[in-house]
Amino acid sequence: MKFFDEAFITVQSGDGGRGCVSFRREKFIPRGGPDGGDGGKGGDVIFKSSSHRRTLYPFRFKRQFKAQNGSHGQGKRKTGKQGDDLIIEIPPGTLIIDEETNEIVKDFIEPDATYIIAEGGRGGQGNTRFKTATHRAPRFAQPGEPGQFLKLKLELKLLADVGIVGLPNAGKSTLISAISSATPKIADYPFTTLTPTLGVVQAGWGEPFVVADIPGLIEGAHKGVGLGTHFLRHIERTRVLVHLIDIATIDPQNPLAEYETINRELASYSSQLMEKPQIVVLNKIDLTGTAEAGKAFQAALKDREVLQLSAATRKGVDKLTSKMIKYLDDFNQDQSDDNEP
Ligand SMILES: Nc1nc2c(ncn2[C@@H]2O[C@H](COP(=O)(O)OP(=O)(O)OP(=O)(O)O)[C@@H](O)[C@H]2O)c(=O)[nH]1
Ligand SMILES: [Mg+2]
Repeated sequence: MKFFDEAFITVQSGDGGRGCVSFRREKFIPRGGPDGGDGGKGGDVIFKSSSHRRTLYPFRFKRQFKAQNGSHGQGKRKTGKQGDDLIIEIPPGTLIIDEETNEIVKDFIEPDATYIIAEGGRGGQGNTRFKTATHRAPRFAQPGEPGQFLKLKLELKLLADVGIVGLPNAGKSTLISAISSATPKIADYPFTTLTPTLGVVQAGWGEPFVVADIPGLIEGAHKGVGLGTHFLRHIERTRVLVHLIDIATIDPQNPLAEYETINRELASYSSQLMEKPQIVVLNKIDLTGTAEAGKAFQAALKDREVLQLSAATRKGVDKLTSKMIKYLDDFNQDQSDDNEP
């Protein structure tokens, strides 16, 4: 199944009900005076982020959303019934974009947040309201205000703290299974992972955090080669990237080749992505004869710390988890420094 992270929909709030023109008619009371009630307000269209929702899949089938109209006012000063609001549930991480202006109207970060995207029209006033000392029998009332119509684009950008990037087969899915509750498919062929997976890491102490495993990148991905770079949007909001490399594929003569390929792809997608801190990790050190490649890699990248581990046997994995936590803590620290007066 395709992972739905984009949808185009229209929303329309309810029209306000018409105000009523009516006069009291009772026995023995001639010229009873106006008694037309107001129209009811139209329903609002409201977005609500809900952690039960994970993708925009439901919007594949339903694209038009309309809240109920308000009822018209009636005689005997009866106000029309208010139209029901329409609540549209979306996953946290969804951006609501006005399709016409391309402006971001709302970015849902937290679950259980609500936002009125289109307010229902006001109900029109009934003729009772227009009665004055000089105009005692008004024969008019207000129409209801029409609802709003909007064309929207919904874009889901998953909310994860750490994103794992690398070539296909580097062991990204194996790594996320080793450190989190996630259980993505793992196999020894490229492009096993076709959709992003989130895993929650609970490292025994402190706040749990979320790691995203995304499909593998290859050279030319930004031009659409392989699965392209579309899925990189899901790590745009992460704070740290884990750059995972299969140690067995490193050529000791040119140890940084793959590492640089991935970085080029990240940079062509967005400079912002390239600026994120990266934890560089060599995986599969359980395979024999890989030590030399590891040394060559570290020597070529001397200014950076390179972690080596085996996602399959979990050797060295705890060190990576601690490192992730350290980066996330530093990030939070920076953020709170920024907020100080
Ligand atoms: N020996 C060894 N094999 C590993 C290790 N980690 C992963 N593998 C194997 O490498 C292959 C690819 O692993 P995946 O986790 O599916 O790789 P991936 O990076 O998610 O691949 P894509 O989803 O295709 O991008 C599988 O056969 C894994 O069993 C490791 O630490 N040691
Ligand atoms: Mg995978």
